Amino acid sequence: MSRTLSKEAVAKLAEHLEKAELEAFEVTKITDDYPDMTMVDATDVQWEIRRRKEQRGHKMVGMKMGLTSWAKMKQMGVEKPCYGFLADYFSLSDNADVKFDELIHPKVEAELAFVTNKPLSGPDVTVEQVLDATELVVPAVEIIDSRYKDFKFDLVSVQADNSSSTRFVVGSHAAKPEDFDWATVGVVMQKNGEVVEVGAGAAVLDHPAASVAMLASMLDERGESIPAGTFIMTGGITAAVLVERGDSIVVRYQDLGTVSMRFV
Ligand code: 0L1
Ligand code: MG
Repeated sequence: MSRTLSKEAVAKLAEHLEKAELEAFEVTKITDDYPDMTMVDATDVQWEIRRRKEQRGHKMVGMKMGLTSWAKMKQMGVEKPCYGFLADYFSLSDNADVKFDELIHPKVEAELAFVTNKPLSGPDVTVEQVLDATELVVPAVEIIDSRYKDFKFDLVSVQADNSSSTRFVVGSHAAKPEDFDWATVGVVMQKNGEVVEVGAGAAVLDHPAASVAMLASMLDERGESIPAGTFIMTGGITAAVLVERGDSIVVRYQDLGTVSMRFV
């Protein structure tokens, strides 16, 4: 797949999408104006957004995979996963008050995150190699906030929009990769005290470690890899749940505690 956008167009789209993120307003999907855009172009835009944040002094604290479950792909009408970066200010502490005014139409997803202790690279990384290169697995809830009006987007537009990344909350429990069968670990999501979603790790590409392997493969297409010490959110085990101001979310992870937040 090749590039269709000039450097100027990439810079313009990155500024446009980052402004929508920082000022919390909706935009129409960018492929309406650039219908020939490819995933390579979209990833150029995403990396330019990342460069802009780094230039302003933000640190990158991890990566995320998105749309990694069949339920999520069906929900959003796309056929493949995407990825994004996590900047320092996306990270909130457990039990955080999430400022609703800073977001457009947030949704929450129950996820597992892996922390690597060895580099992972290439198109054919296996689940076993990922587990061997994993220091810790932690429960983590992602708050996504697509910048696109009425969630009308395609995979290319989403990838350019840093895969809707906006905030995430990590729980206080951590496990070694060998401590659990990550495919069968269960999660229960409650909104305002009511169960709204349940799921098991296998919802993510049959095994959440497969999502890390897929990230290595997607990065390899750009000559990039996953360095040791990378925090990676592997994607929603449950469908994403829309939240409103005042909502309280608690996600219970099997034998791994809870992750909570309130939208204020
Ligand atoms: O983390 C994710 O699954 C991101 C999905 C991107 C599309 C969306 O906003 O739902
Ligand atoms: Mg996610």
